[in-house]
Amino acid sequence: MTYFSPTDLIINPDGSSYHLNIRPEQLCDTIFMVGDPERVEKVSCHFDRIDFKIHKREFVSHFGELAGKPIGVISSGIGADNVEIVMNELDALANIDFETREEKSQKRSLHLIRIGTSGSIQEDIPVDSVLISEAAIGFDNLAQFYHFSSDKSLLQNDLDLFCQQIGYPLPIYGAKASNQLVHRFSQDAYFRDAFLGTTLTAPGFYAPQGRTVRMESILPDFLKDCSVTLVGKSKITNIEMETSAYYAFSGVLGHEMISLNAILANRITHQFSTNPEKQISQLIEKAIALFS
Ligand code: R1P
Ligand code: URA
Repeated sequence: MTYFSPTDLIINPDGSSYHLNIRPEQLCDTIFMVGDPERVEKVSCHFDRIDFKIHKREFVSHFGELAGKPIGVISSGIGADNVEIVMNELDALANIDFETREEKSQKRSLHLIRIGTSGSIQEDIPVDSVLISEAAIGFDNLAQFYHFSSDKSLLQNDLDLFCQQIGYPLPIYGAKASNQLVHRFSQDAYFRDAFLGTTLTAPGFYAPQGRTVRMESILPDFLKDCSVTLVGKSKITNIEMETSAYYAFSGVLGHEMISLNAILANRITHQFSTNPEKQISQLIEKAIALFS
């Protein structure tokens, strides 16, 4: 059995994981993942019961019960680097014995549902619509540190071509949503009308998403180039900051993950939602309804 040392897997004196502060017995199998810590209670207010509230840094977790089943919600803050911490610690809580520090022989697979926000880069995907990320392309640098194999069905050649076309000098990677969860959401009356797309995960909000405020980007045509580029058979639909990391890590670790996006901005028509909170609340309600 693989043993994980106290500096590889840091366990707090109360037996909880280093950053999330969650103890193994508190973990449940279905967890909503949000960015904004303030969004956590907007999700957990729909639970039938809340048993634990945990808060450390940007990681706020509520665990309880919905329709007779354990359910949770965790905030990750912004960015793929935080997702790396969240996924490592959630998987450790599920699949490592915190007493012996050894990997469990029987593996547990978590169902994780991101309820997030995003900007569309296609004119016909309007603000206030909902988009399910079927796949994601990561511009974050996490892939360089792990043995990911970029998803073959996103065609590595196309990804290389994509890099060449936009002049982006760094390696990128592709990863896919859980088929099982995409299928489940696509059967639902509300999510049947959602867009399905390929999401670009950027390592920042401004230049890495084609925004110029005062600092000039090295890729002035980034947004236009991304919006017309074919990856596999489809065009890139939207940009946000976590999905590729979630998909890559859940693939490697054997968890089921889906990323739901409330489209708040259309970067082509330059529109921004006039009521983002309403869009996010509606997405939360509809996602929760699938588990009620
Ligand atoms: C940027 O404003 C944040 O919004 C999006 C991006 O991925 C990034 O985290 O998602 P959340 O609304 O889930 O945080
Ligand atoms: N979140 C992002 O990361 N980008 C957007 O344009 C909107 C929300």
